[in-house]
Amino acid sequence: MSTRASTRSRRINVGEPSSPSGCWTGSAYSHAIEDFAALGVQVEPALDRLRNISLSLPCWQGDDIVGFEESGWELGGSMSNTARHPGRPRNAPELRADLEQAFALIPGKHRLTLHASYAESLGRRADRDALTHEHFHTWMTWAKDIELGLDFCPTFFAHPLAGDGFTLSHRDPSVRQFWVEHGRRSRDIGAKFARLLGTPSLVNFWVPDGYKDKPADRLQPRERLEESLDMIFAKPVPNKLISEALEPKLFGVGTESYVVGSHEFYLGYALSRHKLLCLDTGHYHPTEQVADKLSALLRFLPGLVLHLNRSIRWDSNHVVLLSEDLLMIAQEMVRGDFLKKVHIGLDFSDSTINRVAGLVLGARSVLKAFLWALLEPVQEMQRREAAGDLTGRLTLMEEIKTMPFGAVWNHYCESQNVPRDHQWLSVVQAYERQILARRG
Ligand code: RNT
Ligand code: ZN
Repeated sequence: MSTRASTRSRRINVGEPSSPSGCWTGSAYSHAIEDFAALGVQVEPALDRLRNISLSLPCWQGDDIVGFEESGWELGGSMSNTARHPGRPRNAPELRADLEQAFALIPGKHRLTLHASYAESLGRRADRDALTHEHFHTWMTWAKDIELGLDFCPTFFAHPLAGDGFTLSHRDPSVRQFWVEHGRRSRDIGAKFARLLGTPSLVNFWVPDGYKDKPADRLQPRERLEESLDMIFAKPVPNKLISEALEPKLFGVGTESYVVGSHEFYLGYALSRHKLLCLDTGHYHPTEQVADKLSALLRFLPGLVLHLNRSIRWDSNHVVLLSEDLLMIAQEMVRGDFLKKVHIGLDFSDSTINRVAGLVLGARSVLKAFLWALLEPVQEMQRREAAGDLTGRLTLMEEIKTMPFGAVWNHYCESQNVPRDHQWLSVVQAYERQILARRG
């Protein structure tokens, strides 16, 4: 899918590695090339493929999903953020500075997902049903300047008209109409991003609608959601400008018993309307593997979106780390050759730690998972499997865990002018001392 392509090139505040690069990773890297070659894996082509993987970073990790509407509206439900590391950006220029710092520490060219609530009024304050691309003018100018692709999410929460927990499926037609208009305008904003930045924009729809306790009527809210979505998508917008995705959820805080936009609902909707489905790794039963869904869904859907995060007991939105769950997703994407069909987004919000570090750590962990997957001897694994050698398959899968993966990763970082592991955090800490600590 072409939304993956981003053209960012300018780097800012990269920071100097604390010791000269080259020697340590140089020899470790050449040994690693030999070790992987012995397994039949070529490292350089794997790095070429990794360079083409573009992640869309969540702007909301930068400021705890607060945004710039200055409305004082409660986030509500599962969006609440429970801690406050000092230094939260107070305005859009500060958030942009933090994002630039984060991008400078992530190897490769990536993208940013903006939520509608990050509109800048600049004297033209507008409610969600009146937003236009002009409210994102500064974001777009900035993105163009640093050659960054932008994706977009309409914001169906943190608003009085979402106060009772229903938006597009609300029983009041005037409330539905408000949110339909917001959805329509969001598509136009995404299309404007695409035209201006020269890279298609993903517009992802998630609504919080649902009940805390047992509903007496599960059907009508779903009928209303379907109708509202059809109204939003009625106007054709060329695929080369935007892709559109629907994001299901199992439950949220305040919607424990019933979520209108469930997995089955949106799967049916996406299939019948040729839209993408967004799989958020926190939106399924804790033992359900999102990785296992990819090969099934991609038999029938035109594409998928991932919202990667790490769930602890529930949809907790922790920073994604190099876990087995994440690795399985990356492995599936590589083994099934799905990279062109899946838009990879990150979706977490954790302010117990430095927010910039959270973005960098999450993005680097995802890239590591993909590098790992790209360095696997897939053909040999599949050969053993096809030959019925399940013992050999399992042993190979286990023993590659001790391959010199870290040397390749650190070489990759340095080749992208980004500090390797153990060196980027000091750059963020200096930024915290010099910039974040001075924020009131
Ligand atoms: C909520 C969804 C949604 C949001 C973002 C902020 O459960 O995951 O994607 O996290 O839109
Ligand atoms: Zn999500």
